[in-house]
Amino acid sequence: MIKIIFSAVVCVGLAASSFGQKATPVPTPQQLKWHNSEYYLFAHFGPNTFTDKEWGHGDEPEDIFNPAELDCRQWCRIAKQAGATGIIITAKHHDGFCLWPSKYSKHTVRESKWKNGRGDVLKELSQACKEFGLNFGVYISPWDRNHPDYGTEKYNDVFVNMMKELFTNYGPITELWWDGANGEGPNGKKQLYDWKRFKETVRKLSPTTVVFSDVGPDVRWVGNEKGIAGITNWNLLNIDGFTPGIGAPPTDTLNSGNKYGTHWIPAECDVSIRPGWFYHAEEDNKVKSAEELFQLYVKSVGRGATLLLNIPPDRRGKFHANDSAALVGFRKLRQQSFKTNLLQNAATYYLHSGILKKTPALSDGKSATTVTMEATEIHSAGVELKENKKINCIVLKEDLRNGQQCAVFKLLLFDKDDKLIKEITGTTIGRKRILTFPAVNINTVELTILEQKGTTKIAEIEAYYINEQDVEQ
Ligand code: FUL
Repeated sequence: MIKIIFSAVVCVGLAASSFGQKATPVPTPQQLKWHNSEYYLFAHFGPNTFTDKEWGHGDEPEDIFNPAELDCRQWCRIAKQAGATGIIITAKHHDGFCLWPSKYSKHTVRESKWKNGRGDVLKELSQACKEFGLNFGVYISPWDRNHPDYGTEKYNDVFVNMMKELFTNYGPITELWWDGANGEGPNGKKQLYDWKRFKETVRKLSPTTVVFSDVGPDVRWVGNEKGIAGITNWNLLNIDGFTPGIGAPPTDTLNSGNKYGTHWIPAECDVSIRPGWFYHAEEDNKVKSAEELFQLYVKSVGRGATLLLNIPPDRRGKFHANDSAALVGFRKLRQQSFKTNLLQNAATYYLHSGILKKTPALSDGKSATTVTMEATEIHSAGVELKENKKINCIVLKEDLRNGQQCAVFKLLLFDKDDKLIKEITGTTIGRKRILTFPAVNINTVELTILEQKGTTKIAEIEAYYINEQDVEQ
């Protein structure tokens, strides 16, 4: 307790005031749900799976698509075992091939010999997701290298009608994915997309769906395909004048967001478990290891974003054994690492109006109970154990219901003899901030907010001792 008062006094004067700041954007209930879905899978699947391409030309014969052993339940079983919360499938990639028998295209599963033209991947996957309790998401590429109407106003109708089919026949769809890649169609023309109408269509048909594109409206691209969010990561973005694709903000802006952004549009980190997005047999031995996936988790989820991890089904229509082994290993690492919060139920304190108060909020494991870090006062809160413990990881959680507020924080780690053992500074916290460092023996973790936009609400301060090999030095 004494330690907290001491360091708080040191920090007087660094406190930032929220007076005069405009109200910050807040997440919608479905965005909050999306934040909590944390990590989910991407499945790139289609003609490219059979032609070994990454970008099909749109002229591939439909018969090439023939996943003789398609088993979407296997995808879901593995997703569950891997602790993922959902699967987003490429219902239509840039080659225009539809994995469902769309009435608005002649380049679909219906025209293929797979199941004599009666197959429907979206039906199988949406049903399997329901059965396994997973979220179902759909990637539908606006760019279409096959459709004869592409490059004309009529294609906007086609795209809207396709989305209507998706929501009507396969919902609920948790997330809809609009890719930003945009080139010419089969007639050499480029498309002028009616983004406003596309958005209105989704809002009308399925208000609970979150829509991803480079610039939202609900979720933004993180600016790279490596699965890495900015060390500073605001859930806010300025979108005026920007569109998905070449009209998007610079990638470094997408990576860190805008501190005073006008809209709540958090980042999603998409990355493939293999070098390519689609399955290529020659990449069977280039699958990321469980340890590499764990690092990506720390740099995405651990920086307040979500992780969208691509597992490309193979030509049989199943996840490859190497990919599922890595996924299961990844789950084990997360489970082992975050099994025991060493600060669980430890004594927690915070300063309010200069008075030291006790609260269980920071170590009770409940995100709904929070400590308000007053904007006009000294902002310290601490968690104190009776004995020293060896830790190498701290997890901070900010309650985002009233917006994202912390801009700069400081952690002081003390041992039982009140000796300062380590100091860590950082910028944003967000939904979850995972900090790893070489192991130390400490009994107190004290958090001070050095700069905040409005009053930061901290839900939890946790500490772990994770596998030394998984700590980046
Ligand atoms: C990119 C696409 O061009 C890739 O093929 C892949 O789908 C990736 C997730 O997004 O923009």
